[in-house]
This record gives sequence, C-alpha cells and structure tokens, in this order.
Amino acid sequence: MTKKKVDLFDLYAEDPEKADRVVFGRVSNPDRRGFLKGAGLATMAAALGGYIPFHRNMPAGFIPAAMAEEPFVIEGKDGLTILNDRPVNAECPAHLLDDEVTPTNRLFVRNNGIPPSSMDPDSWTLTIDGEVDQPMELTIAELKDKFDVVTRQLQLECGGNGRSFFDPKARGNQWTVGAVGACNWTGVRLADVLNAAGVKDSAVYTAHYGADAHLSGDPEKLPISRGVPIAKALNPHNLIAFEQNGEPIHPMNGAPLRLVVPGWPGSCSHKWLTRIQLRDQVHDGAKMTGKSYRVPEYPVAPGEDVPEEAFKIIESMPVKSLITYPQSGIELPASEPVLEVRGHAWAGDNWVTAVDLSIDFGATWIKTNLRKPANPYAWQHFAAELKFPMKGYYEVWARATDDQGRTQPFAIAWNPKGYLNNSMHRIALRVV
Ligand SMILES: Nc1nc2c(c(=O)[nH]1)N[C@H]1C(S)=C(S)[C@@H](COP(=O)(O)O)O[C@H]1N2
Ligand SMILES: [Mo]
Repeated sequence: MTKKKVDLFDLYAEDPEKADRVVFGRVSNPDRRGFLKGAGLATMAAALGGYIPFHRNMPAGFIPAAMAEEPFVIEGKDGLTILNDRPVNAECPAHLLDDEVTPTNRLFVRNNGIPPSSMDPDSWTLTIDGEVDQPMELTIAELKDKFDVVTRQLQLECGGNGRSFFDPKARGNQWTVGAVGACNWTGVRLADVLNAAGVKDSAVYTAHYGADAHLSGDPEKLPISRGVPIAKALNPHNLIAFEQNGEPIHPMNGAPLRLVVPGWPGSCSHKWLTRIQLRDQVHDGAKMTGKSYRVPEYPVAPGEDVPEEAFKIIESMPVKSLITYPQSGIELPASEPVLEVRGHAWAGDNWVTAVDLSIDFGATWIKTNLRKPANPYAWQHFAAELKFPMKGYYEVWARATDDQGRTQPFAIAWNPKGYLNNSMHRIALRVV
C-alpha cells in the first residue's frame, strides 16, 4: 500500500487550519503564531518551489498568493470548478452557463480515464464493424467528404449531475448543477454512417470505443465503453462530431472526433471516438453493467439497499431546468425590486412545454416566456420578470414540465449511485 502524499496546496484547499498548524506550529491564539522557521519554513519553501529570501517579513499565519490560487487549471476551461484532477472532472457554475449556446470554455469535463496523448485529426480513423454488411474504416476527411455535414445545438448532461445533493450521499463525482451544457456541434449523422455500412437485422445495440486509457494504465482495461439501442442510434439527431462551436473540439471534450447522443446520459456520447461496433445483444462494456449508469426500476427509499437485478439502464434523461441569471446570492434594492430571471430547460428525448418560477417557496407559480429550441435536442430558454413585494430573503425556484406532463420534483428521487437528480433548481436573493 502506498500512502498518498498530500502537499501543502491540497492541505490548504482541504483543511486550511490544519495546514496553518503544519506550517506555523500549533498555537491556540492565531494572533500569536510564530514566524516561519525550521520545519515550517522548509515545508513552505518546498511547496512554493524555492527558498523564500524575505521570509522574515512574512506576517504570522500568512497564506502565500500562490497557494490561495487554484492549484490546477484546465487550459481553455476558465471559470469551471474542478472536482478532481485524476481523472479530470470539472463543472460550470450556473451563472456562467447563461449564454444561449454554451461556449467551449464553459462546457463541463467528465473523464473516466486518461485522455490520449495524440489527438491528430489527419491520422485519426473511425472503424464501423460488427453487425453490418460492410465494415468500414474512415478518416475524418472521408467522413466530411462522404456524408452530409450538419451543425446542431445539442444538450449534453452527465447522468450524475446533481449527485452532491443526495442524502445519504452517493459515491462518485459530487456534481452540483453544472455538468450540463449545449454547444453547437458540427459533424455527420451517426445514422447516415451506420446506414452506409448497412445495419443488419441482427444489430440490437451499439458499442463505443475511444482512445483514452484506463486509470490503472493497464492496456487490457477500458475506462468506459457504453452503447445505445439501435433505434436510438439511428435517431437523426446524433452526430459524429469534429467541431465544437465552429472550432476543432476541445481536447478535454473529445478531440478530434466524438459522438454526441443528446438527451441520454452524457456517457453515451463517446469522446476520442475510434470505433463503433454493432452488437447482436445489449453491450456489456465498461460501465454498462452492474450498477453503472443504472437506476432501480422502482422507487426506493433514501439509503435503501437495492439488489443488482433490480437495476435498469438509464435511457432518456428527465425534464430539468437551470436558472442562469441572476447568480445566487445577489442583492436587489428595495427601491426597484424587479428582476428578469432567466435560464434554460431540457427534457431528454422530450420537449419542455412550460417553465414556472416561484418566489414563495412553491405556494404560487409564475409562468415564464419559454422559447422553442434552436433545433430538436437543443435546450430551451425561459425568462420572466419577477417583482418582490418587500424587503427580505427570497428564493427563486424553477420548475419545468415536459410534453409527457412530467414536472420537476422538489425532493430528490434517491437512488444508490446518485443519478438523474432533476429536483428544482433554487437560487437565493435579498431585497435590501
Ligand atoms: N472516451 C470517453 N468518452 C466519454 C467519457 C470518457 O471518460 N471517455 N466520459 C463520458 C461521460 S460520463 C460524460 S458525462 C461525457 C462528458 O462529456 P464532456 O467531458 O465533453 O463534457 O463524456 C462521455 N464520453
Ligand atoms: Mo457522465
């Protein structure tokens, strides 16, 4: 067993008081902490990457600016909150998702393994095989040349988005609300490519493969290999994409080629895509079996132990909405207590028919102006002007309804792995 080395950066991020004790020594009165010396000075210097010539001038209990900063950044992904750096997982705060089309730097990153070191679009190939008449191997240039190239705004949401609100906690990335986005994707239709290969009657499921490596480094193991039923695969809105918002795909979002299978868990949208195999049975690749991306097929009580046989594969994602303006926590002057609240809503394979807002903890609801999506599977924008009757603390709640008559719940439909939390989004504000 190896003990994970925790450096001062991690320690300051996780437990600032403890880090302070390590560096400045144990003192009960923080004003009387000693100056940096001995082991404390050596630890601090090691963490900062060099001797500190003027360390005698550092105030007691001082946290260097280098440590107060985010210790890890993903290039081209400013503003995201990093949940994990191995594998990389980062989400976008709600108020930074306000754009109608999600900018690339705001699209969350969910990696299960280690991204490939080479993402060269010129040498990249995609293999289509399995239950097809004509297996194919295509370069990206051939995909562009042989098939219709289309651009669509498509929503992508991790199946575990909202997991951090589960009680009891569910293991896995503790996403709050920001593992979701809707970029413009350019590519060819998955259906066109599969039809060109000739889908045999025996094909029932797809199996997706990519170039990322398992965290263990074991080449025999795959970080993830999921798939969808053939009927979903043939939906004309799925893309094999090579551009994100009019530019090459961001390296962390699957460059140079990825699947976008909107409306289903993000895990169906394979990044760094190298192969799609058609299978004559439900795919049993990594994270397809057991309890991965599966939920109990009946409602369960929070914390209930559910037998594995009772789990079913998640398909369409549920109806959901996100308030992206204003940012939670703002203050509004009582002299003008009026505010336009806006955001987006989406509903898996379905349509959103209404988004309502409440400022009185759900007692009454206010209709919003809800727009049609730019195209099927794009998210829909809502806005409403709200007036607050007097000074005080308010919450704005948002509740979307889909064309099947399903509405977002207030309470979480708890499940053991923390999936599909579509409970209402709430923001706080004060009229002062
Ligand atoms: N090759 C590969 N594809 C992948 C993943 C991965 O780890 N490896 N993660 C999946 C999951 S769980 C999600 S939610 C989406 C996230 O896409 P994004 O990182 O571009 O936002 O990618 C999916 N495709
Ligand atoms: Mo995911």
